[in-house]
Amino acid sequence: MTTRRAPWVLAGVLAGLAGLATSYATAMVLTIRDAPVVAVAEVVIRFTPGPIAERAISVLGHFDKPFLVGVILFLLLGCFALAGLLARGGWYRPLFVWFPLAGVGLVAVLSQRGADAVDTLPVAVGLLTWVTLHSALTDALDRGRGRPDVESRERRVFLMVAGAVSVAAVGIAVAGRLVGAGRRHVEVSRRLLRIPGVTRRQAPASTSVGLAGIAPWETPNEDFYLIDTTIAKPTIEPEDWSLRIHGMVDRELTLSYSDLVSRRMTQSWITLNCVSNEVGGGLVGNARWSGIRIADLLAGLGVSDDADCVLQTSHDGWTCATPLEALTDDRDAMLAVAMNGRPLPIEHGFPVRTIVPGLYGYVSATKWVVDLEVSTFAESTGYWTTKGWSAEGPVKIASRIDVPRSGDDVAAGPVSFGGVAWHQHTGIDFVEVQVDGGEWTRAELGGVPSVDTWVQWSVTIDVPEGDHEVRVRATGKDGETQTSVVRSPDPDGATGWHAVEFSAG
Ligand SMILES: Nc1nc2c(c(=O)[nH]1)N[C@H]1C(S)=C(S)[C@@H](COP(=O)(O)O)O[C@H]1N2
Ligand SMILES: [Mo]
Repeated sequence: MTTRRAPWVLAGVLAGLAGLATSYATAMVLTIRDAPVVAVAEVVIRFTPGPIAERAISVLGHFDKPFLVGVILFLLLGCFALAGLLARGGWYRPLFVWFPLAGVGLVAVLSQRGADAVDTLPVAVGLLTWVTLHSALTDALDRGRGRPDVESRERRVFLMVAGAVSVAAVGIAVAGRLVGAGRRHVEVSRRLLRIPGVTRRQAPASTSVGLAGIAPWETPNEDFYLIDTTIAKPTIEPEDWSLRIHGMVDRELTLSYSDLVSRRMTQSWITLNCVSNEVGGGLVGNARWSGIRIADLLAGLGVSDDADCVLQTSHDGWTCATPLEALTDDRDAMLAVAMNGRPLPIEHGFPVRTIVPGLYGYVSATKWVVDLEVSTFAESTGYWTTKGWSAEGPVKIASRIDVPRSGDDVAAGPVSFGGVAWHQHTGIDFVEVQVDGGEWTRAELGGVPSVDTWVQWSVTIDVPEGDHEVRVRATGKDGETQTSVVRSPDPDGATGWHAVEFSAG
């Protein structure tokens, strides 16, 4: 019995287009620069020999890229139709089309500059759509095959499913496009924003101990660690942002973005770190933050003597309870609007986030902050505290070895060690290093503008040939030396000395 080809081709093409739609939407929602198809086009451009590319550009003018994407889509349609026809010979046969196509997308996506694991998600979503949808569509066709009595009924089922899939695919692509466009618009607003009082300043030269391989004292925005519970980052236009301060105060206050930035701007270097950071880990960074001191904002509102915390809420509904004292004493706890002289990057909380020197991020550093409620710890519990993390999160003293790296081979003789140490709002007094359990040697420290930042350290010690282990410990300006007791980050921050194994030859 011959079956008509058209429905089979249609099933392949529909599944194919739906997969493109879901992968495109995923890329938009995750704000990955390019959908996989565009990534493929870029790879083609990169590997097109110069003369051919020039000829294409001269013939096609500025339409060379859309033209190329069009050609790729056309080829894809051919592949989709082929997948559709293959399905007649067995459910698994179209996989010989779907998997290689996804493979090409994957290679293209990963070959882009700065690609990471997240960039592969659109390809994965597209592949999943292709495989599951195609088998769902062909199921109806299969059931009707060779059985004229049921064929017309199953064809109707097929057409209904196919119609629904087309509508859904268009809907998903449009929704993804809208989300992506919102993000792009906010990104443009951010780039064009000039905030009065925000200046750029390089890290003071004295902060560097001059040893290559240590984390730079100023963490560039693009290298700053990222922690939050969102999948798609909130995109908020400054003119749509407002902050409500309320709760145990005599007078409530609602601030617009322009109200906020018209107030006195404070700029200071502050190190931020995550309570989840393991000993020796990278969830810590140092930036120059510009913002409005929270103490100044609260001063005029008549805060109740019974209050002991401020419950902060972000645009995405994340919360944390911050000790009132840390927000009202002399430290530079602020509503930050800029990071290293630039408006906050979207993923770091644009347009406004909180920064509090001396507290872990999970109890203080609310990104996309929109609400501050003066309250009590008895009444208010933040997101992570409800999950068993400690209610108050003062930063613990810590130090890290950046040089040498674990497993490095170095020349025997004088070996340079270096890294960073921090105890925000207390300050680091000295750092000591120990090789193979021997003497503790004091390291040289870089300069710091205040006790709120990390400090670079370095020291050179003679090391004989063989395998070695180096350890570091810091002592704070309060006289407290880092404990050697090893504890995991949960519930209030890891402790223990960072150690690195290396060999000298
Ligand atoms: N809205 C929101 N703000 C948040 C979080 C979050 O999940 N959502 N995570 C907090 C945690 S745990 C940390 S360590 C810091 C990290 O800030 P960063 O991503 O800018 O480095 O943000 C804090 N602010
Ligand atoms: Mo964190």
